[in-house]
Amino acid sequence: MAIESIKVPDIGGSENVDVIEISVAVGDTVAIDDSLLVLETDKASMEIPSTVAGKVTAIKVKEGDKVSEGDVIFEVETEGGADASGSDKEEPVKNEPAPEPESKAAPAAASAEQDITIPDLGGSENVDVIEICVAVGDEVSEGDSLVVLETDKASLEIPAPASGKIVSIDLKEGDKVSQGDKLGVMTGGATEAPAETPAESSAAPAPASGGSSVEVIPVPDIGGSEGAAVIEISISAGDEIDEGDTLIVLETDKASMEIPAPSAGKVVKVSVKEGDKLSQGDAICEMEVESAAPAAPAPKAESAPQAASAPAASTATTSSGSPVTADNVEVVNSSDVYAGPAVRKLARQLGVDLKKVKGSGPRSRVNKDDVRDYVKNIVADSQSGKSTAGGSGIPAIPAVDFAKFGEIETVKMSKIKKLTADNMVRNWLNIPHVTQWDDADITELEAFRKGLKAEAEKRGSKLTPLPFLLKACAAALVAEPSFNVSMHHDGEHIVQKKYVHIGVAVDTPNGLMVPVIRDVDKKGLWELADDFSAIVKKARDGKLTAADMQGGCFTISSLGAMGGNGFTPIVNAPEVAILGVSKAQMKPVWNGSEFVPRNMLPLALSYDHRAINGADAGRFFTYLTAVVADVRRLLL
Ligand code: CAO
Repeated sequence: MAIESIKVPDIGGSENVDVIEISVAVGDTVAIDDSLLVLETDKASMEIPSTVAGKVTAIKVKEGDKVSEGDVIFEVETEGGADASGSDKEEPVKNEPAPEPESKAAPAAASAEQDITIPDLGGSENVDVIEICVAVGDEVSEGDSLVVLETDKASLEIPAPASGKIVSIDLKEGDKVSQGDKLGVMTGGATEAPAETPAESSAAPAPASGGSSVEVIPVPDIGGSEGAAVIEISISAGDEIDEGDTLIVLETDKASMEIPAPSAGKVVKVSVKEGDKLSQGDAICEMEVESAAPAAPAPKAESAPQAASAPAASTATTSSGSPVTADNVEVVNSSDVYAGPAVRKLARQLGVDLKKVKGSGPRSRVNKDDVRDYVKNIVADSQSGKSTAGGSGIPAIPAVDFAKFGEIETVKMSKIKKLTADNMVRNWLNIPHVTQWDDADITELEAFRKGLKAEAEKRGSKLTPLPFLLKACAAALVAEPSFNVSMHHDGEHIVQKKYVHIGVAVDTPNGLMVPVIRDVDKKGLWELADDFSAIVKKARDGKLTAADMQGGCFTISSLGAMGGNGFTPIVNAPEVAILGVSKAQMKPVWNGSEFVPRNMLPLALSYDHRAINGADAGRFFTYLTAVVADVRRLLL
């Protein structure tokens, strides 16, 4: 066992950089390369990985602290002494580059076939190929993205090293690659993706020492990008600026980058305007600078073989001189969202659109917890029925503090009530409902039923209007099979059922349950009455099984014993129709020559208009009311 101190590695010369996120806690076990914390300059955010594997024993910084290279940030207890990676040494951050490639292949004749190899990936090995951007036969321009790689810290696009035609692609999504691996073959110039453009001084010669001179400030090395758009001009003629102040912001299709002043001075003339397209060497502005100060040119990162060479794709520099690499730039793939690469990766894995996530970090930076909370909230809302989860965009009903208005008691909903709520929301929102109303004349039915009362009592059966309605609905489902269907989940088919199972909504102490009576069309009235009584008892005793409530073709919901003229029943998916029964009443009915008192039963038929059209419903309803009005028809 040994305690290793982890220090801030070389962060491209930046000093007093903000700690914006601590990613581990004391006691956590970390592996080499696990993110320990996130630092942020005013231009970029970067994750600092652990250089050893072990247990975090102390965290020497807190969020909001400012750190510089060499500051001790963590202590980690490692197995078996110091780690070979030398945590105590000032190792470069993982995203920092390996040394400059020793040699570059000489450009080949433009038409010759050349291998394309994976360039320096800043030391990363076995990096995932997450996207192949070209196909064999594609004509590409130099710099066009060929593939996208992803480490756990960054995603990087590997650009075409030259203009030409793709002859073969040796990689597929999911492969793992390291520097030097063959990506494919193309016709064209250079054979290797330009991992690093050699540092060049593209600026005007330094003025002689002493006095002042006017210098033309050119666009520094921007990683080989050509025609980068000027999206912001941060200076005006007459401005006094310091070294490192942003002059302009450029944007390629891979990154946006701030171009810093190479030295302090006074802006004499701004040579560009927004929308201009610039390449390395193009004049940005003219500046009056004092003495021979740092030769105007490029910022330090490009003029020196700075440790920080970017992975091939996105080389540019920040004002601090630290490179804008795919590992530390927060603007990749032109998204406006302020988030680091690890957060972007997590969002991609979870299918989260980062634009919808509210960042809780400094300057609204989105961190991993924000992404996780976003997902948790969606899942919770969906499970509670608050959200439609189908993306219908219906705003949630705002929470209300009812206690402000009087005494309240908050009572926990039973599991069944919550399930019912979920089902109701799901069915109401998914099914385009149509409801039709009609009154069925049950005068004869009631006379018949009452005539059977004595017999029912003798049999020990309870004969309410409901078994009659079951029988009548079964007959209507047989007569109008368009009601005995379900929508197939593929959205392309209808499932036509050849059986007739009918559910009945039962009010129980635990909530509303819908047990199903099987083969209603095959059963007689007494059998239906007994089955119904038995299943209602089972429901009210809390003894229904899941199977008792499955397989229904249609539902009857009766509030007849309770009262009311009518209500809108909600279809019980995957069924496509439901009958709502209200309280029968004696009403005057015109028989063609006079009003006669008839016992009228208000019925409401709701149906899924995706599966059933109005004419079908009209036929079904007419048949049903006719059968209810004259139960002898059931014999036909
Ligand atoms: N009109 C007039 N009287 C009616 C009637 C109607 N539509 N339906 C039933 N009655 C009478 C019965 O005949 C019985 O009287 P008698 O004993 O004199 O015959 C009395 O009302 C009580 O009936 P019941 O309630 O015991 O039996 P039921 O078969 O009518 O209903 C059941 C059983 C389980 C459907 C019912 O008790 C129930 O739980 N309904 C709730 C349904 C519900 O909550 N649905 C959700 C609505 S919103 O979607």
